[in-house]
Amino acid sequence: MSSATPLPEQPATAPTAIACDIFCAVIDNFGDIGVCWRLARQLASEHGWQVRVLVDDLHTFQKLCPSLTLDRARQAIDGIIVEHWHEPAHAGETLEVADVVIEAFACELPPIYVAAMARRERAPVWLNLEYLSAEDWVADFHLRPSPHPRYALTKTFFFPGLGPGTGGVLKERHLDAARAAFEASQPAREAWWLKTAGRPPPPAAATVISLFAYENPAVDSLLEQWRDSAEPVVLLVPEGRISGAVARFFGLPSFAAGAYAERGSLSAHALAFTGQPGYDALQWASDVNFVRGEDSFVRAQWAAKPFVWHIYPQADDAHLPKLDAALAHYARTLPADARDALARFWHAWNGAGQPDWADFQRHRAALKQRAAEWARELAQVGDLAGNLALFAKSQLK
Ligand code: TRH
Repeated sequence: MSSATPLPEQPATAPTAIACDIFCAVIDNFGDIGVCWRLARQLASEHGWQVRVLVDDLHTFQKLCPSLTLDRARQAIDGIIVEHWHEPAHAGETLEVADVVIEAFACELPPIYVAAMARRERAPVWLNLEYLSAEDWVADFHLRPSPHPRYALTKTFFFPGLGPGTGGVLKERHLDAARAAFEASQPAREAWWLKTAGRPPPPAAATVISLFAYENPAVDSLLEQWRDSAEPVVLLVPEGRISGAVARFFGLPSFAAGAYAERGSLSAHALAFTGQPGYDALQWASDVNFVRGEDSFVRAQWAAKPFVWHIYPQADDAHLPKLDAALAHYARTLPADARDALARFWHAWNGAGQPDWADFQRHRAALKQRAAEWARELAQVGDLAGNLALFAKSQLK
């Protein structure tokens, strides 16, 4: 559980701990702060760094970190300092430059902070954490330095990725053990269902699906297919952008947390948006996860269950090569028919064609096996926080 602490309490890190500032501008949705917060927690808890997160949108942040207080300029959560950043000029409550400065997703650092970086006796390690892409070029650009045009400072581009030579993706050290414990414990799963959906786990014949997605016209057809399916389908929908379509399907005015509806073989629960650990449990409790954006997409890979990705749409369909690049990794060793079915389904879910649930279901066993294999393969690239910490330390020597 996270807990907010009123300052002046300082994090319980050694005085010699590496200090790190993470600047995060929330562009939209939850991925920007979702990634930054996960990284911050890992750097603090697994590497003993003294971390400060400067974020411009506390409301969005609070959704995935409920212990955050909205009206505080500065607070400590789980030993991490969180400051409300009023970009672009504000440079934190105190102008203090850290050893490692992470500019998330090319959000611009305040000019006075950059000037202070240049004045610092020892220049900080300055990293621009990029968005995740599975494309091949990422490995070539990962860790490329970019000298500042005016100051004696170098910014290094840190690229997450799914393949060797990239920065990898975030994975906490305890994650696999926590998932295994959840999956092995009937009482833990029962307690989760009672708490989350207000009823015991569904029978084994049911397919449990978590649905986290942007608005998506393909959902209407999919809801019909689930309604008409031979086996029960239990849908778990965190409140959000797809909820309106689910409500319309059931003829309800809304599908807000706590709502429940049934039609044919389909039963659906609307869930409250939880903190990040709660979202992992949702994926572990499901048989198939529909995910989106960046961080939930990564969590689905660690959940080691078949999943369907609603990629963040970009202008001129720039996202489609990224979708195919991810498929090329994830589906690499699948038998050709299962690989084609998966690609058809992912494409349909991203606007090209109609999703065919029976076609996807037919390959569930192969997809499940591949999901577990892929999680092991991906782990070989190493955890992003660990890779980043290693690089930063090599520069601080
Ligand atoms: O919310 P997203 O779509 O976020 C983004 C943003 O659009 C961002 O601008 C874009 O650049 C990026 O995607 C690629 O999807 P994402 O990345 O999956 O982030 C969701 C976060 O919310 C993730 O950290 C998981 C978390 N979450 C919870 O903590 N609780 C929940 O109940 C749910 C459903 C999600």
